[in-house]
Amino acid sequence: MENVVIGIVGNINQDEPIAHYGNVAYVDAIIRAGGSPLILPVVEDSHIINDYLKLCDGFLFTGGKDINPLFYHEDLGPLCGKTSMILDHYQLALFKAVRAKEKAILAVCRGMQLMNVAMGGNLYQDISLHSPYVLGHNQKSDDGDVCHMVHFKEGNILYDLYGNELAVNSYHHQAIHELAEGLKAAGSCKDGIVEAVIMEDYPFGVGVQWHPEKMMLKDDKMLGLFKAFVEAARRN
Ligand SMILES: [Mn+2]
Repeated sequence: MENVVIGIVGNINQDEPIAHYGNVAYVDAIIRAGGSPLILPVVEDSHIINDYLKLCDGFLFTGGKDINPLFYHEDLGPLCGKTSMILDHYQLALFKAVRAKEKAILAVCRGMQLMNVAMGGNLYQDISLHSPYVLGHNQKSDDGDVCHMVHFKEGNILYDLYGNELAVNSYHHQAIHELAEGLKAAGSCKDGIVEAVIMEDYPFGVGVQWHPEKMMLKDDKMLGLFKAFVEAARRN
């Protein structure tokens, strides 16, 4: 069988040591799902983004910093965390290029929020702005632990994999506010926070707010999601 190359959309550490990086858990998840991982450095040149498109069959948009609110037409609020314009420009440009080619996309945490912003939606700069009754979404426990339920709607891949509901981990202080046109909420919490989205009329475009790659440390339940992603990339 042909190798399936999955681009792990890289992050940049702008403090010393300055470095491009992709977390080990994403690399392991792709390998265990049968793909060949390739960490993609943060670049500004659109020619290089075009090369990434030629090299990779699917793209994993990863977790990380907050997105600069200017990209969703808001000024910086007092509760927004650290952002990086270089990172935002790169990941937004790459997402739009990948979408235009209809390559398989799996987007995790910041990646899901980026998916929403790139397609025209916006975010709560802090989840407390959603309502005073919001659940805890920034767990203090170990990486493999889970902390809240997600309820899935029928008729999407997450329902097919996990049924009505699933316990997930949660490491986010921002969340989707208005959903972009072309994105459908596939799963949410009791408090109404969107935890999973599907790109409509798209071969494979899935976003999850939790970290499936970290859940795999203690339990294989998330392997099916990565396998479905790699198999969708193989069909590109
Ligand atoms: Mn959550």
